[in-house]
Amino acid sequence: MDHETTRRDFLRSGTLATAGLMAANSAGDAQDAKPAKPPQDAHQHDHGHPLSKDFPRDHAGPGGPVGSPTDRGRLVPGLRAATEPPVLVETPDLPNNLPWKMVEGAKEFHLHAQPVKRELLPNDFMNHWGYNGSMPGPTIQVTEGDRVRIILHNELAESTTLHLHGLELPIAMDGVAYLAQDPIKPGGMGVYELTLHQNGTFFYHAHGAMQEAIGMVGLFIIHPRSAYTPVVDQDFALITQEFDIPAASATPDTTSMTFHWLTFNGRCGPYITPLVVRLGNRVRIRVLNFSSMDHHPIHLHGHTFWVTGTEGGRIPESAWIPGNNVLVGVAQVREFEFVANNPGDWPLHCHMFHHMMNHMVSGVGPGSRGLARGNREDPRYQVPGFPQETGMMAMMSPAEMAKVEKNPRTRGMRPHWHMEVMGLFTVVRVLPPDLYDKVISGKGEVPPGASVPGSKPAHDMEHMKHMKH
Ligand SMILES: [Cu+2]
Repeated sequence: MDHETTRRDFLRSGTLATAGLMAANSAGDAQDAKPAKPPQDAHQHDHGHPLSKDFPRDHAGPGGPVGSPTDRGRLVPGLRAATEPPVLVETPDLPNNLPWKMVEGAKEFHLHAQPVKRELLPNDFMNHWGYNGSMPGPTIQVTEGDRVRIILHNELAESTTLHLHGLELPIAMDGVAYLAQDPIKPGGMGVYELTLHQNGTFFYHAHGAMQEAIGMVGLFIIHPRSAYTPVVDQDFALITQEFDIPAASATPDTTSMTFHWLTFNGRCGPYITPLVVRLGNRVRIRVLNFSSMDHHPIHLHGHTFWVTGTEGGRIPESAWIPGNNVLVGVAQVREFEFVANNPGDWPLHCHMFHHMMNHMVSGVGPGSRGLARGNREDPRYQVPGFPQETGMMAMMSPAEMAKVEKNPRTRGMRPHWHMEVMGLFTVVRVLPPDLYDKVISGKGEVPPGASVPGSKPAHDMEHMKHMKH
């Protein structure tokens, strides 16, 4: 079926079905999107895998010698049965599984390119462009071998196209304006249809540079027909982006080459929903760098992982590399896996110091957005140039902090945990089963600090100092 036939057939037969889907899709507001559904709970049995006894699942500890299957957990499988299909990928703070309908033998998806407001930090609603009310757009999850049709509705004020990044597709489906197709005009529609023979972490994006820079991207995950071994129990994906949003504005300056808003899945730390992991699970994390100009060395605390995939798909086992830090270049994907055997709330962050801060600004004048956050209602901020005197002003108001703390996925973290979580910085929470169940379900008592066993309040340290004398 060629492109034009598809388009005609779609126009003739699909209009009513499409109208329903459009309504369903545009109703999804990314800001209110619930965290991705937790993985199935039925799988928590150790299937007696021979490697399980040689690698600790509930505390940090050595595995076998270098090169052995249990070396830093290399081939230690998850607790899920190897015969189960690949687990759904969780994309915190984004709609993680765009619905589709089977139409004429293809999974049909509808993407609406449109302006989107995105709350990068509490009360910082910024003007972006994205898809289906979300920036980044909703995650699409499909399976190798699928026939897929994506219908792009252009609700922007200018032309756009949709590029499916990394796919070995027919040139007419590549989504580059003029080179491969006519631009899709405002109010127009484009149809992209292909059969998938690859698997891995791919993504869709507009192919105009500035449209990409203002947010037009989303994940396109292609699952293999059967899960890779060793199986993972939980699978997450994060997109990094960077923006320059002048303090007197709420709209990114896409021509700028300096960036001070660094995001995972469209939010800055500490507003990013933590990755909640069950102790003992094998976990995969996929990181796509969709920043304009910067690479990001992504670092995980408390664990050693193996880099098992790139934007090109799975890496053969013999070429996996161990680490706790992986450099993700622009438009690259790195997938890494580890056995989450060390309980606690562990940072997962870019290690570039300027990327571990939020909107670095001058303390005075119009650059002082951050310092003014607690004082939005103060009429003096209407005076151009105010403030010119610096002083102690809250970075986040109590109401804004409450917005961070009320996320149910943060229950049991230490008080003030968010004070050092900023920018391209989230938390991997490795929780023992009963605590994991409470945090995921939102039920049951969870005292503050429950997820950081053995941590001491600072005054205890003072006490110890005195004891030395
Ligand atoms: Cu970075």
